[in-house]
Amino acid sequence: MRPEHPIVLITGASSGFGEAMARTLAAEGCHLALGARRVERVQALADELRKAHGVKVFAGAVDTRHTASVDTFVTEAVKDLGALHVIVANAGLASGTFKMWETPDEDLEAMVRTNIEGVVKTVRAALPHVRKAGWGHVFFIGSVAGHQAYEGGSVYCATKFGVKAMAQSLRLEVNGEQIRVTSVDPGMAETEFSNVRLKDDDKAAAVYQGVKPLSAQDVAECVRWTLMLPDHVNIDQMIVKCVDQAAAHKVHRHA
Ligand code: NDP
Ligand code: 8X3
Repeated sequence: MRPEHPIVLITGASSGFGEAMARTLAAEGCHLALGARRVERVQALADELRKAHGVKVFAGAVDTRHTASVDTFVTEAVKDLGALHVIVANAGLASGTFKMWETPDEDLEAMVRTNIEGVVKTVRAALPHVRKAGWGHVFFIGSVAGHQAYEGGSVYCATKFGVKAMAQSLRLEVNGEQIRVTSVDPGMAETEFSNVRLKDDDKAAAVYQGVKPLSAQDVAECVRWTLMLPDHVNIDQMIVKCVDQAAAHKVHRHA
């Protein structure tokens, strides 16, 4: 049965989608477990949301590439909050725009370890608590890059095709339990994503020039809406793009 105040764990809550989801779900009365490597950011956000909404917020350091870090984060969150109902496996990144044969190991490993291994480690650690609660929802944050590959994106796209596969597998694996599984798959959204990917703030700004991209809040609203639907309704997959982006490659830029 749906709890009055679902307890939601969000990885990558120090920025972008994760931060926006935390704000949006706190306003709905959800209690939160917020994690990222930049722990000072999630702690500041937690303080703000506790004061603004009177919800319980656990904030912890987590590096989703490392099993011990994820396990400790989840254990401490459950100890603090008492349970877990919703997992948002959001932490992720693109690193570089290299052609496949140029991709440095550093970027390859960052994307595979965060976007694939980190998601498995997060769900693996947190799902037993959701199953124990008997009501829950797992959100994967995929991408349009998981539906359509593009040049310079071979590894990133492969990881997001992988996220789509994980969502499909998990939905089959928990069938028969009251656990919904959704992949929210956005197109271009202005967050720190391009700054991280391109390692150059001017180049990152140019990505969105002449376009009105999605905001982090737009994506947070997709998660909020999906979560608030009646318990028997599962949105399997939600592809959401700004109106200027017709496909991964097809972006209209206004003069
Ligand atoms: P941001 O760069 O703004 O946020 C990424 C978040 O992930 C940060 O909070 C970062 O925190 C966290 N993170 C990265 N690596 C790790 C790690 N090893 N352990 C823990 N946390 C980590 O980007 P977005 O909000 O845009 O990205 C969120 C998700 O959305 C990603 O999975 C991305 O692939 C996906 N996405 C983004 C799109 C976009 O256009 N923006 C479109 C489609 C999907 P910290 O550095 O503090 O650890
Ligand atoms: C991020 C969207 O198109 O930059 O996942 O790969 S895109």
